[in-house]
Amino acid sequence: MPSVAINSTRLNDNLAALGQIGQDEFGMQRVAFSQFDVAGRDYVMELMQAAGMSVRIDAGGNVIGRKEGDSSGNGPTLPAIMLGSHTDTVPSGGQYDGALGVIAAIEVVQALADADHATRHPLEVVVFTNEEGTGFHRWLLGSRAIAGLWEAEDFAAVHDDGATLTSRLPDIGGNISRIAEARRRPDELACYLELHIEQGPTLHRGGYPIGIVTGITGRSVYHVDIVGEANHAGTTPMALRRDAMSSAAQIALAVRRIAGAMEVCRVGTVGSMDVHPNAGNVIPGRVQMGVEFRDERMESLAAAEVELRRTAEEVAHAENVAIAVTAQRNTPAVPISANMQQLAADAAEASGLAHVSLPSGAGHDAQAIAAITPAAMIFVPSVGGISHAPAEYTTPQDCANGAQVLLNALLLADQR
Ligand code: HGY
Ligand code: MN
Ligand code: MN
Repeated sequence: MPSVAINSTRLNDNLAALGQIGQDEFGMQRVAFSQFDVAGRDYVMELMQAAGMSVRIDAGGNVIGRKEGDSSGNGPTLPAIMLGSHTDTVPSGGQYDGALGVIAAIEVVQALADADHATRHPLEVVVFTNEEGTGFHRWLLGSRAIAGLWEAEDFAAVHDDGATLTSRLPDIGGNISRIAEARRRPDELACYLELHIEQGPTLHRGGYPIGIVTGITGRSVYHVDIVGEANHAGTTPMALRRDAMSSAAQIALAVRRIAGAMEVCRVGTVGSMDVHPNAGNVIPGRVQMGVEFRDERMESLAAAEVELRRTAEEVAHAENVAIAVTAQRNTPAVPISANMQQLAADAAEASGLAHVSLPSGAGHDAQAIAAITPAAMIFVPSVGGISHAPAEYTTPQDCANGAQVLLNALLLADQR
């Protein structure tokens, strides 16, 4: 395998520059479709152009940088090796989730250009639209458009602020009426490689610089709408209350019990709660909650849903409230093939870096792109296992290790 080195200083400087776009005192606010998301995309498009890539935006709003391979021109063009991740963050998120994979992918192309090393395969670097699903509650939005996995709910998606996806997609250069044009055929791609922070504690606790991802978790998401009766906090006897908040509290504790004590599935979370009218002296008449379960086994997610719905019925009866549980999204777990895991492991060994294999508890664009081409994911440590929070941190050395392994993986894939 030819040896080409990434430039660690440039990588970490570019990562820090992206980290300034959308940062405030609470963390990263570069949420999808925001002015900060647009600014972040503009920044990485400049880096792509500087690295010698042609840049386009597809109907799904995905930013796609492309560098032709040296097979182009003499004989049939080989399928592209695709690299990428996302630059959108969760609200008050961290600087590395998604961003590292994008900046490292561009660094890989820049380093190859600096070394005057032309790959046989064309290279594509993709910034996928709204990986987090923020606002529209339809995650992996751009990568699922490329994989041809959009559903009716995607076309009909309405943002929390009331705007339709149809009206917002043009803000980032997309066009919902032409979304089918974003779809890529399997024969256009050789493979997909993604570098990402682990977002969990395994690598940092174990002292491993590199993680080889064995599979990406499944995830089921629910909207729970509890309607009771708003009433006066001071005059309403306890026995006469139809209290949406005490019902919501019981549902939240049940979600923890389902994944915790009952071990029905791996994890369960209540991440959002809207209380109406949200005034201290009013018994809440309505509470809307976001619930999600994750597991590698889809049957465990199905069992968790049964338990959630059974609990909701029980609480609705006991509290004399109405509880509607609506399934919002069910994302299947995706295994990473043995030979793609081996490619990532060989890439780590080419740089003499220790590695360990592990599943991903976080979802990733790779789990959509895996539907149309073989995918591999490389992890680097998250200090303290913290992510989706301002304290998210990966050391410059670990970022550089990850980018070098990504480059090695690309070079190995280019030879195969
Ligand atoms: O939520 C996730 O698993 C990912 O960070 N989007
Ligand atoms: Mn994330
Ligand atoms: Mn991510």
